[in-house]
Amino acid sequence: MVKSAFFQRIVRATISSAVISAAVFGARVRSQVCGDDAPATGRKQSSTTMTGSRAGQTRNDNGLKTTLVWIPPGDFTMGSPKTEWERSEDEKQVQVSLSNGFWLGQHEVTEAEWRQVMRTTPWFVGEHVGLGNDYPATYVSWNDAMKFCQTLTETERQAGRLPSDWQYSLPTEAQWEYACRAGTKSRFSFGADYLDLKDYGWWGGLLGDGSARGEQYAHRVGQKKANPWGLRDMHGNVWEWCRDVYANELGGGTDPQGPSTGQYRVDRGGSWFFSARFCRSAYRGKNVPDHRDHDVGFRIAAVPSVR
Ligand SMILES: [Ca+2]
Repeated sequence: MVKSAFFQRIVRATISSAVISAAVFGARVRSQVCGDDAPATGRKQSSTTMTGSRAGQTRNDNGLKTTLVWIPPGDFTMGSPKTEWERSEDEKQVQVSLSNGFWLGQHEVTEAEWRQVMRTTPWFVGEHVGLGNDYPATYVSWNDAMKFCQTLTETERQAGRLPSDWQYSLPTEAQWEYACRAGTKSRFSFGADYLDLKDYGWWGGLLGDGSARGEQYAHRVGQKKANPWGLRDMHGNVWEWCRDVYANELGGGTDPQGPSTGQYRVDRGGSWFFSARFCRSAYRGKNVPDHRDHDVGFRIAAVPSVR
């Protein structure tokens, strides 16, 4: 599904200009949950110290002080079964093996984090935006998000907080779904019933009658329940760019990375705008790499360097 043109028209036509610039500069939501889990800080990181030990382990010894969650290596079934309600044809199941563990942002990249790395505020130009440190960065394209990861990698390496054989990147589509499912096989990481989605995500602001109805903007990160590995807002709030070029069929195999060229990039997880169907673990969004919108953002992954 290409959301941009069609749904942009819906939004612009049906919602008045009364928009939602909720200038809220409240306390930071991001929880500092690292505690005993965090590897020792104050010394140069090596490949060894970058490796986690168990799913859900956290650390925040990075320049952003953002919480990263350890996603262990493992195998899983990617995509949805034919029996899944409201599935799409491009979700045909494949077996995937991820040979390396990685760290994934506990939440979507926030406006404060974006400002710290990029020194810009792209969301200011748009409608349906909540303003404040803990709101997700929106109106960022795939190209912008990749530049963020590249800049963060350079900064963190220079500071001795990231070894040369690790980097910040967008997760691959397979890494994203593996982390979203967190060992589950159901429609959502909390089960099959979309009525429970209100406890786990912001959705249905315009399509469907969801938790963002009447609050038509991306909400502060981390307010909803976490998935089994401690990740927040994997279902809804903002779509999350993945690194892959979109392909009509899932690739499967070991460490799949998508095709080398193509028109679209993958985004995942649905958003505050969309109905529950789009927030399923297996739903595959796509958009052109320079697309920017009020409900598209990303989360970072720290991964062994991509060759
Ligand atoms: Ca999300």
